[in-house]
Amino acid sequence: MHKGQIRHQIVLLAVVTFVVVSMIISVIPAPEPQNRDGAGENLEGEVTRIVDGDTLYIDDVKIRLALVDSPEYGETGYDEARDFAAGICPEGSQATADQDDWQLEDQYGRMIAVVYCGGKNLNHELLKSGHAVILTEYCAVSEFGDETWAVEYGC
Ligand SMILES: [Ca+2]
Ligand SMILES: [Ca+2]
Repeated sequence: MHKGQIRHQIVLLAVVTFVVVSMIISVIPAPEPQNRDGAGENLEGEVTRIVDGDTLYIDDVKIRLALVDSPEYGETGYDEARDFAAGICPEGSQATADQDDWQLEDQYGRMIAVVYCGGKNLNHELLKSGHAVILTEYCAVSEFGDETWAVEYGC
């Protein structure tokens, strides 16, 4: 084979290799900062029901807010916490739940998540407003334990 032909084939091979490698890199998804371990899902849907300050349904999936606790039915502050949550995430509005990768569900089978409505982190808003307290015993087992809003309140 002529030297020029060999050089031409090497160049062609290099170009083909570059194109193939570029294609492979482009289909590898970028790291998802909210899903460090990728175990949880991001659920986007409609707020179908507010149960109380820390529990709601999105597309009929029952969700327990991660790291926060608001008063139960019958306890002081229950109505206010529920109404506050409904103000941030009104029934019928769009919401996103970022499931806790490190503790997917609680013992009742509720999805544990941070819920975002209209760009607001409901978990954080409940803490800021005093309608919930932080559950520090879960900081070390939650995907969100080292996030600024959680650290700010004691994680
Ligand atoms: Ca997650
Ligand atoms: Ca509660």
